[in-house]
Formats: sequence, structure tokens, C-alpha cells
Amino acid sequence: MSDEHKVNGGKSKDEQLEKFRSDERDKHMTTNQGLKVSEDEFSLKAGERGPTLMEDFHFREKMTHFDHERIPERVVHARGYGAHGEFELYKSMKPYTKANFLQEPGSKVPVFVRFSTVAGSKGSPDIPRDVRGFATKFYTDEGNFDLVGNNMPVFFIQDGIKFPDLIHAVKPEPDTGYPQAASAHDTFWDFIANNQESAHMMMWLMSPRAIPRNLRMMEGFGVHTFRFVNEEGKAHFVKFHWKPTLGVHSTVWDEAQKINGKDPDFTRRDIHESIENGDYPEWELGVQIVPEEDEFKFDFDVLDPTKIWPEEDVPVEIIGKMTLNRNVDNVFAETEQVAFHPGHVVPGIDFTNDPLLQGRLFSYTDTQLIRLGGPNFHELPINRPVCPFHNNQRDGYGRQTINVGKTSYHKNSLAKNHPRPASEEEGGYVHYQEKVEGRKVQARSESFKDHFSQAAMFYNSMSDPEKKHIEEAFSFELGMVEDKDIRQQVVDMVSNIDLSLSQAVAENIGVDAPAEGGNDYKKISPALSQENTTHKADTLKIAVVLDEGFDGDAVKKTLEGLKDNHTYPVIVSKSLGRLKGADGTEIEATATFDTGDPVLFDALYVVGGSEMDNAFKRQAGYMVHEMFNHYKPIGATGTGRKLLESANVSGEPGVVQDDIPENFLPSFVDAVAAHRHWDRQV
Ligand code: HDE
Repeated sequence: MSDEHKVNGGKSKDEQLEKFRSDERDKHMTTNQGLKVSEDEFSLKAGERGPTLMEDFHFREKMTHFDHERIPERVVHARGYGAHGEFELYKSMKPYTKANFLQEPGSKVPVFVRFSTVAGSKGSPDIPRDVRGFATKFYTDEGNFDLVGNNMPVFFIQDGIKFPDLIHAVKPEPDTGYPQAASAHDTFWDFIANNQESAHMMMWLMSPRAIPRNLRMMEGFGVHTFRFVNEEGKAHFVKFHWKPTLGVHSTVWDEAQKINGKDPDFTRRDIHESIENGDYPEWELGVQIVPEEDEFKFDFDVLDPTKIWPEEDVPVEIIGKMTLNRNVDNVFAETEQVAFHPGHVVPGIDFTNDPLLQGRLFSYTDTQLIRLGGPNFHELPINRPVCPFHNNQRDGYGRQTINVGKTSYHKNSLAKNHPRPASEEEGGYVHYQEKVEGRKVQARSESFKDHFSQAAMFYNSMSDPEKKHIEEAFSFELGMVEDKDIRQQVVDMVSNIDLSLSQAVAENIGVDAPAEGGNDYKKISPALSQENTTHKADTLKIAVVLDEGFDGDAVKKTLEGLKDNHTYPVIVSKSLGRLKGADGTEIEATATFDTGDPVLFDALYVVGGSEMDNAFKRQAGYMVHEMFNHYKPIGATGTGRKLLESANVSGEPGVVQDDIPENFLPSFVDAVAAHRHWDRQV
């Protein structure tokens, strides 16, 4: 590799962006032509009470720019949140791929990640029941590699040609314009029932994965099978996984719906604040690798995007870690203008014939042309590779590069044939020479026709609370479907996955319960259940309900202990400001019962105080009630214990009470680390 292609590890993108940053502080205001502006509040008028004059170039320029500020939102994944970071390799992938950023353990490359929901518009709430996009741009010294994945490892359809149908079905219905950011409506379920390849994905969508607690605690998946190709030209099939170091955690439906009203920006605020606090979100990158010789060794087709490779059969090898450590400076310039494409690959990473992936390879550039207004979007700062790029593409809207010289064609003699293609040894991308033969057909492969086995495996691998969640999710979603026939069709479809599930849902939504069905596929994959994920108290937010006259010494000790355990206690009271303990200790309330709704916290610590009036007790009681119903950890000391007693939650799982800080703290932290306590009677 030539020296000009060597980049400065994890920092190179930040250095590149610095050249484009503009800081307006301590500057005079100018027009876009650099002319200093003397007046920005009053347009130029013919007389104090007269009409505005055309001649006012500053007014015209300012207004015209404003009129053109918006660009079309993404047709899917419109609501997104982006952040910068770096990827560090733990383990060389040299035996499998020649990709440069996967060679040297310890090497780093900059990344930019955009998380998103799929169905909702740009301004929709953060926690609808939906898939989450998880798109990562690796700025490598061989060009950008985009891993444009989701938080679920399978997809609804097997062929790209059906994507417009799927999206038309899930988006707001065209005759009413609603519902926004919701799959709970007739057209979506009509699509599902009539496109049964969606069965496996439907189960993921009805599971807790579809309402993650935040963006830092969800997995990411490349979904498709890609190819690694090594220096010798040998290929392996590969699937990519992102595993959050904090584990995979979700909300419950009632909580998610309330968060969407109380704080529609909940997950973006959460990740923004975590990065600002230095609690950098981290994911480990895992790969599942299958030798090409083993292509036909499985009871599913490795190219089928509605199938997973069970981790117990093909282990996920952890090869590196991504850390998100910098928020964007400007959401439009970076998060909105970033353009991902699953076809952005580097030497050593190649495609397979997964027909969904093949369809995507067309769509992404096409969509940027309309969204970003022309073919030069690769020149936008966020999209530029950190290595140099040269070719004979020229002109077009918004062109920024000033290409010097006469030639913009290949081959030429005037420029000694430059820019010239690179040989494979020089780092040129050479497509993997897969042998392909067959008739031109428009058909589903026989090997893609089993839609229910893995859907059953997913369901059978769930814990009881997850199964309950799935039943309730189906009942809610189908309960919102007006057409009874569609409800019946979906229930009949579900009977191919699990008979008792279909019967329970049928009863809840008033359709005929299937009499027979079920699935003989009995395999279980424990890795699918969130019960088996990592559980830590780190970074969880604890509402501390406090009133005047609290036991100062004990509360201070406990709060310090909670901080030492890397949790975030937030004092909630009836009003903001200082509260005085019985011994004169002062503690500041930073949230009120109004701004600090229980759904915004992960756990509750009730202290109260000696002067609680009835209004305080009622508000605190509401917090206990909500936290309890959402299975969240609850702790109480001192006067707070009475509040738990009157709420009838004492002695329930995940409810910790003790007046001695040394005893209370460890048990409460353990309860917090467990996240949710499902074995409660709610
Ligand atoms: Fe996308 N998808 N998609 N998709 N997708 C887009 O590209 C498309 C699919 C995914 O944060 C669009 O730039 C087709 C699977 C993410 O900017 C569009 C098909 C997976 C994002 C598009 C799929 C994804 C997109 C809209 C079926 C997971 C957001 C705006 C063949 C592996 C990226 C844009 C961001 C965005 C098309 C299926 C992930 C229209 C045709 C499967 C994370 O090009």
C-alpha cells in the first residue's frame, strides 16, 4: 500500500472533518458572498411603513436559503441518531480476509454509526414497536466499508423486489395518513398474512427486541451472508454481529408507549448524554464463519435472509470492539447527510447471491441521488473516505473537487493513462470469481421454502416472560386490525409456529382458535433469549424520591454508594431545589414528579422524609406503582418503607428494604443489575 493511503488510526476522520468545521463565535455576520451585514432585523423598506424592496439582497438570500433548508427524509429509516467512534481489532482475520482493517490486532479505524427506526417519519417517537437500523461506516485506508445492519438478524422478505410492497404496507395507510410509526394496522398484517416468508421476522418484531430500552443495549446484525476472501483468493461465508457490552435490554409495551409521550427523544437523549458523560457505548464485533465447502450442510439455506445461523452451531467469534466516543457537531451535516450503502466494501469483503442483498446493492445509491440531490454526495464531509479518491467522474450538482488537467477519460496518453486502475497486488478490488450457471428464472429457490421452522425455534427459545410478551404483542397489534378476516389469517399463520400461542391470541382478539397446527421443529437456541444476556447496573438511572426531613447521613452514604457502582441517581421531589434532611444535610432535587416520570428511569429508590404530605405520598405512590408494574427494581429506606407497604409491594421480587446503608446498598445494586424482575405478580 502506498504511503498516501496510510491513515492515522482512529483519529483520521476527526482531523478531516476539522477542515470543514465553522465556528461562528466572535465573528461578524456576512452574506454568503462574504459581505459584512449591518442589519439583520429589519428588511429594506420604502419608508418606515412602506413595502419591502426587491433590492434587499440580504433578505432575499436569507429567505431563499431558509426556503430550501429541507431535503426529503429517508424513505425508510427516517428517524436516526448518529455518533462518531472507533473500531479496534482484537484478533487478526488474516486467515479469512485480506481486508486491511482486519489484519493487525490493536489497529484502529474511525467509524460513524447511525441508529434508526424504520417505519416512522423523521419526527416520530423513539420507541415504537419496530426494527432498529444499525449502520456503521468504517473509514479504512482502503476506502469506506459500510455495515448497514439492523438490530434483528433476519428480514421480512427474501427478495429485494418485494421491499416497496413491505414498506407500503407498514407506512401510514394512504387513504387516512395514519398510523404513524406503527405496525398495528390492517395493511401491515395483511402483508404479513399473505407473504408467509415473514413468519420468522414477525416473531422477532413481536418480541421485546422491537422495543429496546435504549440504543446502547441492543445487538446489531449484518443480516445477510457476506464473503470473506483472503490473500490466496480463498473465500468463506461470514455473518456479522455487534454485541453490546452492557447486554441486550428492552422496555415493556406499556412503558414504551408512555415514554413515547413523556419523552419522544428518549433513546437519542440517552445515548447523547452517555457519550457526553464519558460512558462510551461499546459493542464487540463478532463473526460467524462457514467454509464454502459447508454451504449445503445446514437444514436451511445459508443465503436465505429469513434464517439465522444458530450460534450454538456456528459460534460467534469476537474479533474487535467499537466505541462511540463523540457526538456530532451538526445533526444535519453529519447524521442527515451520511449516505450508507451495503455495496461499499473493501478488498477481502465480497457479496453472496442472497437475493435480498442483491436488491439492496441497487437501491442505496439510487435513493441518495434524490435525497442528497445529485451524484456528488460522496464529497460531503461525513461521506468522504479518509484515503484519497480519484477517477474520471466529473461535474454534477454541487461538485466541490476542482479536478485539474485536460483528461477525464480512460484510457489516455495525455495523462499517461492516469488515474490508472490498480492491480490486485496494488490493492485493486477484484470481484470474487464465483462460478454461476443456471437458467434465467423468476422463482423462489426450493431451499428457501421453509418459513416456519426457525420461527418456531425462536419462540421455543424464549423465556416465559418473553413468550408472554409475544402473546401480548400479537394481541395488541391484531387487536388494532379492523378487518376480522386479516386477524383470522394471521392467527392461522401463527398456528404453524405454535398452536397454543395461536389459540391464546385468537381468544384475545375474537377470532376462531385453530384446532390443529404446531411445529415439529424442536431445536432451541439459548443465545436468542435476552434472559441469557449480560446484566450490569452500570449507567442505569435511578429515581430517588426525597422530601424534607430525610435521614441525611444514611441517604448521603447510599447515594455515594450508588455512584460508586456507576449508576446515576437523580433526586425527584415535588419541586426543584434544595431539600433539607433531619440533620441539616442539603440535597438538590433535579427533577420533579412532573418532569421525572417513572418510565424515564431504570429503578426507584424511595426515601421520602419526615414531612411528607398526602399529595407527596400519592405522587410517590404512583412512582412505586409504575415501577412495580414495569418490573423495575425498587428500594426503600427510612420513611420510604411505609410508602412501599401502603402500595402492597413489600416482599415482592426485586423490592429491597433496609435502614442500614451497608446492608441496603449491595442488595439494591444487585436488584438494579438484574434490570427487570419478571417473577412478580403484576
Ligand atoms: Fe435498507 N434502505 N433496504 N435494509 N436500510 C435504506 O437507504 C432497502 C434492508 C438499512 O442510517 C434506504 O439511505 C431495500 C435490510 C438501514 O442512513 C433505502 C431493501 C437491512 C438503513 C433502503 C432493504 C437494511 C437503510 C433508505 C431490501 C438490514 C438506514 C435511505 C432489498 C440488513 C441507513 C437510505 C442510514 C436504509 C433500501 C432491506 C438496513 C431506500 C431495497 C435487510 C440500517 O435505500
